[in-house]
Amino acid sequence: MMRTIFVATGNASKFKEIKDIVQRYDISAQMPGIEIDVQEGVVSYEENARLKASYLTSKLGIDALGEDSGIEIPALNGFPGVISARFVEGSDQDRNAALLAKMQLLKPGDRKAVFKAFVVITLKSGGYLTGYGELRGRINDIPMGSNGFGYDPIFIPDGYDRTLALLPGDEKNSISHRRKAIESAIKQYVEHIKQFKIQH
Ligand code: ITT
Repeated sequence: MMRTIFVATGNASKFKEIKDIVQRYDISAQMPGIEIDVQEGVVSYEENARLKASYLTSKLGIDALGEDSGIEIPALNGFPGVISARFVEGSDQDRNAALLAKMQLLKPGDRKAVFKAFVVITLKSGGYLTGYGELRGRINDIPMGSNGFGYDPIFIPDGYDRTLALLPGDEKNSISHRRKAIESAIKQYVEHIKQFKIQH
């Protein structure tokens, strides 16, 4: 029987990526149908991911997966980092434009960027599992492409000459920070399920 895990996100694009990735482990992802009513902090991705997942686990008594991610520009001391989704109000396009404007203040060679993702799976039986992943690349001069979400139109992964928004979704999912973070946490989760079955 396929196991279902509830995903503590309000971001539909992120949910679709998570669903496609966990499916490879015979786990089906489901949106909880309630708002994840947590105040995200500015300290760490891990803390935010845990807040989101544990909100669902304590509210509904289920195993839940929370993810927090962001993009960091080393030449801007890691900005925008944990506030990637909210450093400028408005749309993804508005935030891309704001980040490109900040990049113009830097030397032309300073375009390195890294996506980071933390995944936390909180268990109804107590405790939690974590996974981390990153994807290195650079910021393009202009937005290109319409696949994906967020900063995908302005991010070119290392080894590629196109933005993530120009890659098919399954290709992004094969290299992404989210994929690596989920893979690490889900492998532990699959082990947890096996152990749990042995004990019960
Ligand atoms: P939830 O908190 O409800 O999960 P959110 O969009 O608010 O959804 P985060 O707080 O984790 O998510 O913010 C992550 C932001 O970082 C996201 O909104 C994008 O702007 C950016 N980001 C993360 N992963 C990305 C990716 O794969 N491609 C493009 N942008 C990404």
